[in-house]
Amino acid sequence: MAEKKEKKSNYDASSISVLEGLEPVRKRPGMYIGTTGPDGLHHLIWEVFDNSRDEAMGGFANRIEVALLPGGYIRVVDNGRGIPVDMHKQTGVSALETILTVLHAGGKFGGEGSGYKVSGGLHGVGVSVMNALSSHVIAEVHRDGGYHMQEYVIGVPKYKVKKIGSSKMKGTIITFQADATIFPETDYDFKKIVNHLRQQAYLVKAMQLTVIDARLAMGEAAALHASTDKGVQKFLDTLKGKQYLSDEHVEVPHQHFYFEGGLRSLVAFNNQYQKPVHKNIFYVEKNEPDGAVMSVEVAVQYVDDISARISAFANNIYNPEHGTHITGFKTALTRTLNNYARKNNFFSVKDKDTGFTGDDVLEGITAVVSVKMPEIQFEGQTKAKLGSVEARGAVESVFGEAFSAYLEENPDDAKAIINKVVIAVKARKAAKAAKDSVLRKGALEGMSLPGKLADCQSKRAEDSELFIVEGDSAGGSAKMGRDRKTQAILALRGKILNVERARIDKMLASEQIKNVVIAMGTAIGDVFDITKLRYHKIIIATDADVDGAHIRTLLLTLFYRYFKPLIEGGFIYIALPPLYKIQKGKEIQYAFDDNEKLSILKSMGIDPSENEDVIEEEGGEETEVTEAAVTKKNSRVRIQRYKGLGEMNAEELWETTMNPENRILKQVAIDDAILADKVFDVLMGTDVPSRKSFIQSNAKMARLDI
Ligand code: 0RA
Repeated sequence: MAEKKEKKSNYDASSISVLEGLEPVRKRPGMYIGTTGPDGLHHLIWEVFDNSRDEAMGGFANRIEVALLPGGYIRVVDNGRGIPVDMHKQTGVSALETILTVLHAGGKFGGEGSGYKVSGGLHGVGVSVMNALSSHVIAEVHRDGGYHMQEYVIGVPKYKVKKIGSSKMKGTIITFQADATIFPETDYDFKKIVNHLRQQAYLVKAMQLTVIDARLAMGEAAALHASTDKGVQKFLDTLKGKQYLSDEHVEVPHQHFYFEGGLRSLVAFNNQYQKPVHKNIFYVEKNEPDGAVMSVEVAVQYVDDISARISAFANNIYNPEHGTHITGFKTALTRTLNNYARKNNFFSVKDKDTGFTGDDVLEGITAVVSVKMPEIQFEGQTKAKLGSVEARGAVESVFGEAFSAYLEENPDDAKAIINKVVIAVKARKAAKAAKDSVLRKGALEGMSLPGKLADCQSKRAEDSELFIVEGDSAGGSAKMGRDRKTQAILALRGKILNVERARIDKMLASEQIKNVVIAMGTAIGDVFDITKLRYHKIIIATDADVDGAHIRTLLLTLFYRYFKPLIEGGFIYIALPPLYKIQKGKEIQYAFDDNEKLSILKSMGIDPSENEDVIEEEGGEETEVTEAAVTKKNSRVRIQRYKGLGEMNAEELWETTMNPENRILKQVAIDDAILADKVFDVLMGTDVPSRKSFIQSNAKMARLDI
């Protein structure tokens, strides 16, 4: 930065010590923020935000705004107490400067009685790390009737904290620009920021949180400013003394979050697409033991579904792999429901001894468990799993006690929950019986090939392909269009969808799935034998819509769970049929995506955006309008969008999807089995909203290496 000369004031001595203090951060940023990739860049925001959030959690602030500004600046505003600006005894400089320039000073600075019951900063490192990794930081503090400010360049103060005026406000504003010499990429992802902060908003009850993307839209002036350093600086100057930008700039994209009910609201949010089986969401918040060390917060509601959606947080950090708090939660849940059912005679005589298992009580549950504690321990570096043993007992006792009371006080909800669990018990027993019978040795052997299968002539598996096709009409075209020497067709009806949400072992009771298994020839389970595989290419051909994605998901899950060697052996493929047929006169071309469509149109000398000679139509039927258009103006280009394979005739299907010369197949691979398992978990319903968006956004996904 150009201001380097300014340091030549009376500020040299402390500048040097600051540089030395923060040097390790600039030398090894990865040690402090994990990576200098996008996650690390965004980590700077979380680091600053966590401090403001802690003010809100302590009851000192109730409003936070995170703004993306021109020039790669981020601005985090809160109305908390304001970082103290008076002299700090140990360092001889202001507390503000200490917090921003001394490693680890931020979180611990308050110490006992500062109101930080549980210090955040649990990303670990404090705002000084953000300062060290920023080319420019402006700290503004409204406190004790004054408006104070200090700026830093790569962590070094430009001047001592100065009071620039009086103020009736209180709070802190940190504006920073990540250092482009540290971060190869300094573009922020607004969506990622919104998603992270939404989750945080649920964790702090009744906190008003705004995320605002003011990078480009804040008036023409700002957009102009953004193009030069000077312009950006001018723009920043206009913000001085202001607090919340979203109050003034309603025209700029922004999101407000405010969840009165905290975790209760999060459970309601997670259940928004579900059918709750009872009305009142269970909720408890308690400190254990007696108010000080550990706080436990739990919300629960059962819905009409079979998967469990449990979210876990420790000190506001999301723990996707759960840990001790969830162990305690599950123990208490199982025990409490068993006790209640026993006491109120809900068990039939024969179930009395066994009771509900841990899995039974999890079916259909949506729960959020959040603990806060001073000395926290995670397993592994990523903080994905809580390790602190005290959390287990604390959650077990706080939740167990409160949930038991809830059941007593809400008999209607209790009854509905118990009924739900009883259904789970029945389903478990039925599923086990079904699975046993299907898997029984030889059950699938010696079965005649399914009538739905149009087999190929070749008996050599190496040459043979099995097309699993969605729908009877596509099946019909495929049978007519295929090379019958080597290509076999098995048509699936839409029915298969119905088992999608069911237990995986129920899939085996489905006629459709059984047909797939028998056609492949390998049998399943203990008797699976890959040498009996009848086709070395098994090709899933489904429509490019949500239903098609569902069916493909189901089949992939089947293969993953029961036929992993087939994936590992590279025998499973996905057909990618074209999305568009583009016809100009007699010339026909197929486009497999929108880009290809554009380039084909270009090659035909057409600008699709302003060309009146392009007829776009949905659906594959050769409508009269189309025919007329083609004959009358055969110079026109006709674009037909295929919604399904069934819309293609036999010839088209062969040309585009089946003919090895033209078709596009994607081999399904498991590069990383763990990753794939996660993908399937998302797909198969641990988390319905994300599953939905996953399927929609990856409808064409073929390789599983996402
Ligand atoms: C140290 C001590 C106190 C507050 C803070 C830090 C503080 C830090 C940040 C960072 C962003 N917003 C913040 N708000 C407050 C306690 C001061 C007191 O006792 O009044």
